[in-house]
Amino acid sequence: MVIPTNFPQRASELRDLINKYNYLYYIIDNPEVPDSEYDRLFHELKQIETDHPELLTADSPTQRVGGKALDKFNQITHAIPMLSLDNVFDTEQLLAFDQRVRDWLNTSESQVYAAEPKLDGLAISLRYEQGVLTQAATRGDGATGEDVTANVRTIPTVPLKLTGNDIPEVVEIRGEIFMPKAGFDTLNQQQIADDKKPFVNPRNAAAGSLRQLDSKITASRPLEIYCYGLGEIQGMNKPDSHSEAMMLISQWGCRISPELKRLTGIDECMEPITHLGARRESLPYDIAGVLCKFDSIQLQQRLGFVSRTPRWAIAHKFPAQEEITIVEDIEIQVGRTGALTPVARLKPVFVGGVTVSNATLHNQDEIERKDVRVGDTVIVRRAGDVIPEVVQVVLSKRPDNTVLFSMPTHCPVCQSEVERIEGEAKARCSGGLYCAAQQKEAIKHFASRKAMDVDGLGDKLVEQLVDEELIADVSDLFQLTLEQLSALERMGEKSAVNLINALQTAKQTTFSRFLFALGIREVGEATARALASHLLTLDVLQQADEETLIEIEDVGPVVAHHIVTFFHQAHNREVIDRLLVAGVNWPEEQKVSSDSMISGKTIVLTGTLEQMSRSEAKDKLLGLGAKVAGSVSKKTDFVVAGRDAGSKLSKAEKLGVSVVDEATMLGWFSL
Ligand code: D41
Repeated sequence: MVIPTNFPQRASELRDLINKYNYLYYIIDNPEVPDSEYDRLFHELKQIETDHPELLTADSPTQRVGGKALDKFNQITHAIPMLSLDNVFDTEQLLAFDQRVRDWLNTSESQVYAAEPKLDGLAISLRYEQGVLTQAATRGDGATGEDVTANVRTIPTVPLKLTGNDIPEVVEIRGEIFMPKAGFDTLNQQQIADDKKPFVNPRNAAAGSLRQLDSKITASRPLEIYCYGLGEIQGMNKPDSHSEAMMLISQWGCRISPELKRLTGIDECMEPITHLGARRESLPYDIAGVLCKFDSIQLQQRLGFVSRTPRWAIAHKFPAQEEITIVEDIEIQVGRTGALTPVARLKPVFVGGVTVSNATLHNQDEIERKDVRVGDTVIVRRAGDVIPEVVQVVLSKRPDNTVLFSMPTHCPVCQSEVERIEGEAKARCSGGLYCAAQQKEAIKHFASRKAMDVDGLGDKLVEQLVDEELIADVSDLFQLTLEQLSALERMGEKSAVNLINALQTAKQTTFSRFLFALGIREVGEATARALASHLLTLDVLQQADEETLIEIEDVGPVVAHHIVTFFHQAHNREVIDRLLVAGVNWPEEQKVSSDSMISGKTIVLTGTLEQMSRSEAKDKLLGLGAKVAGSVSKKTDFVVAGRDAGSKLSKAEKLGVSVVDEATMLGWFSL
């Protein structure tokens, strides 16, 4: 190893290298060196700077870890004010905007727009002098903001030094700082574990993280940036268009939205609006809508502002994901395994694109933590398909005489005692299958698509059958007669015949579906599959003790205990016997060959397969001992790409994961 003696030169080399690796890792998502090499260089630089403090510079990557805490933030006046945005909420209003602006310009021609997602974070202005980040200020009221330079330096996607050649003497780059959804979830779990208040949403978490006087705290928070425009520039002409400005910003090493599009005419702007709206939930960050800006800077200047809102930009907002409403009642739901879940009955409210009238309160700890009471005004959040959630009580609106909610000591359905085992979040009804609620949920689960798949036996019908005392457990389903079913309210002759046929069809199943359908606690689809493929027969499973079960992959001591307990109960064995007598059956399980070439490998299926459906392929792969995952990561061993494979294929290529075609997969099956 060469021992560097020229410290100033070596420090500068190290800074350039580390900045370059940062850029490759964070900005273009294409790391060039392993983490260990990066760590080594970082360490070396840190050491030089500690030994020679005079060599420390503002753009040194070592400054990202945060420094001394401040007493307060200084106020900063923006050289060029930071603007605010006008909103529209539907196509009609968007078209009216376009019409209004064209009238103003006195033209009927289609205008060129740049469209990009409107991130839900905080606007920031980054000032670079001679290419080095010297100041970062929040938007504040648009005219003055706060100096958060020390904090912003800790954000890995913010370059401390711009790259490339044509860097102006002074340039302000504006962008949005945000917290990705995944980082937000992890942060909140940590907050709860530390007995600290969780953040309401990623935006609040980003704001709270950026406004820390101690930059070490900011450094520990998963913040990111996308840049969206320029402020002051000295020593360089302004670019001609927004899209050119974005190209420059990107060449300087700043991150710009990969969704940015240049479009002609407002009609074309509808495409990203619809498309991003549809992908909103699957994006890794929250977006509030789509921004359409006039691309030409000349036109922007002609159009100017009304107060501080540009006439040349508009935000097409998406439906809000948070709203305020009132808790009219709190009820207890009893689940399949007896778990009691408190549910808030809400005054119906339109949020996240649907009308919401219930929200889960999860469990006793959650209720205590949030202290939700009947009569409270609450913030409700619904993001995508996620179950609506009460995120916070608006305490200032709490009426007098509310009472603290407490979990019942007896099951509201069967009056059995409620118990809560140490260390478990959920309180449970001890009534077991004596409890009508548990009976119903167990039967619904048994009949569901991924279990026995009884076509036409929906939740409502199960409830009706239990309420009419026609069935009490899953084996009773197969004793139902046409006469009984036809006599039910809202049941026609034809539906009754169909249901009898569906029950008949469902009898022919697989061992793993059957196991899953039994509803043993903690035995999900994957565990059921593992049990089936390792133990092969029901007899062996029923006789297995906990030690044997733990040997199986995916089976821990808790699951093993639940399985043994389940089969220990005479009642459960009787139900199983009745199911078998009624004709429930499955083909014999084949031992998974652990030497198949894909055994133990993680495989992702994508695109359209020609020879079989994706679910058939999945079953076959599982049968050969592979794991089938839904998304591509570094842990993926193979991606099987069918016709029109899209983003998963590109991700695989980017990560260097092996990609094979359908024919190769068929080859695995015939080995
Ligand atoms: O993603 C954003 N939140 C975003 C905000 C964006 N992508 N572009 C923006 N562009 C502007 C103008 C049109 C003024 C250059 C903005 C904002 N403004 C903005 N953010 C907060 C206030 C204004």
